[in-house]
Amino acid sequence: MSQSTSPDDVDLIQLLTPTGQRVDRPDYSPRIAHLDATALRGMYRDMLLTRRFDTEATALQRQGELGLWAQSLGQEAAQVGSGRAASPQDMIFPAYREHGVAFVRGLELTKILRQFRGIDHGGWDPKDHNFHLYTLVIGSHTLHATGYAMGMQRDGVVGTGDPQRDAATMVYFGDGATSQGDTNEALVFAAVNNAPVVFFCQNNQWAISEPTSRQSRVPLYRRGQGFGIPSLRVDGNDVLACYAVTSEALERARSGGGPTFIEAFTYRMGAHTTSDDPTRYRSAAEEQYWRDRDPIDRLLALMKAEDAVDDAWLAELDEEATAFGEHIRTTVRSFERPSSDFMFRNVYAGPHAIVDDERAWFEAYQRTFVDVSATAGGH
Ligand SMILES: Cc1ncc(C[n+]2csc(CCOP(=O)(O)OP(=O)(O)O)c2C)c(N)n1
Repeated sequence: MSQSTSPDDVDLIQLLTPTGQRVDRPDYSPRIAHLDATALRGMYRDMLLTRRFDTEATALQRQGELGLWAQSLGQEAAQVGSGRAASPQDMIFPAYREHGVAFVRGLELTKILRQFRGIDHGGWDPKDHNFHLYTLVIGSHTLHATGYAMGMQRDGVVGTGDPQRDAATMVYFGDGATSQGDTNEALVFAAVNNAPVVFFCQNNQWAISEPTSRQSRVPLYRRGQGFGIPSLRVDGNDVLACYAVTSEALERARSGGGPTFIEAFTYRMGAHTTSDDPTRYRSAAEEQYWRDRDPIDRLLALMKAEDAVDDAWLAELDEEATAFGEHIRTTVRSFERPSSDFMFRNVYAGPHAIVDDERAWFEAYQRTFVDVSATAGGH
C-alpha cells in the first residue's frame, strides 16, 4: 500500500473527516464559514455530475465511440473544491483528467470528448472560460502557466487591490509530473519572479504503474518548499479543505504574494486510462481503502448530518444526472465524421512534399475498398 492518510499525518489539512464530521481549524475554517446549505449542495451537484460524465465517457470508450478516456473518478473533491475557489478572471491550465474543473468553469463537457474521439485538436476556445486546452505532455503546461502569470504581472493585473481585476493562474498536474524537468523549471521561474501561479498537484498515488514512492523520498509538497515556495498538503478527498487552501493560495497570488504549491492527497479510483489495467500493479485492499474515503459520500454524510439535503432534492438531482447522461451519449453519437484529409491538414502551416505524398498514398489505399453502402441491403 502507498502512503496513507492516517491520523499520524500531521501535515494533512482536513476540514471534513472520511465519515463526514467537520474538523475545526482556526487557520482554515473561517474560509468556509460562508458556505451555507445551498453552497454545499452546489458542490455535491458538481461532483456528482462530473462523476456521471466520467462514467458515461468510460462506457462510450468501451463501445468504440472514443479512442481513449482518462478518468477523474475519485478526484472530484480536489477538482471541484479548487476549481470553485478560482475567479472568472483567473486562467486555468489543466492536464487531461480535470473534468471536474472544466465543469465548474462552465465548459460544455462534451467538447472534451471531441478530442478523445480524435475529431478535434482542442475542442474549445481557452478564452471562453479562461480554461486552457487539455495537454497530454506531462508537465509542459506548468511552464505555460508560469509564463502566463508573469504576463499578468506585466499587464498590471496583479496586486492592484481591485478584486474584480486582480488575477492569477492555476496549473493542475499529477505526482508523476513533479519529476519532470519542465515542472522544476516552472517552480524556479515562479519562485524568483514571485509569479501569481498556484501549482495544484493532485497526488493520486500513481503515475500509470509508478507509485509516488518512486517519485520522491519526501512528501511531494516539500518539493515546493525546496524552491522557496509556500507549500502544503491537503486532503484531496475533502472538498471543503481543497476549497479553503486554494482560495487562500489564489488570493495571495492575485494580491502579489507569489506562488503556492498545493499537494492534494487523493486517489485515482479508476484506471490510468482505458488502455490501462491497474490490477496488474495494485492491490484490491488498497482500492477498498480508498473507496471507503470516497469524496462524494463524505460530503453527502455531512449534508445529511446538518439537514442540508432531503430526499426530494436528491431524487431531482438523480433525474438531472440521468438526463445529463443521455445528453452526453446522444451528443457523441451525433458528432460529425471528419474527412480522411483531416489528419494531414494540420501537420505544417503550408504544403509539404512528404505530407502530400502520404495523403496521395492514403487516398489511393482508400479507393481499394468496396463502397459497402452501394451494395448493402442484399440479405
Ligand atoms: C513528457 C511526457 N512523458 C511521458 C508521457 C507518458 N505518460 C502519460 S501519462 C504519464 C503518467 C503521469 O502521471 P501523473 O503525473 O501522476 O498524472 P496522472 O495521470 O496520475 O493524473 C506518463 C508518464 C507523456 N505523456 N509526456
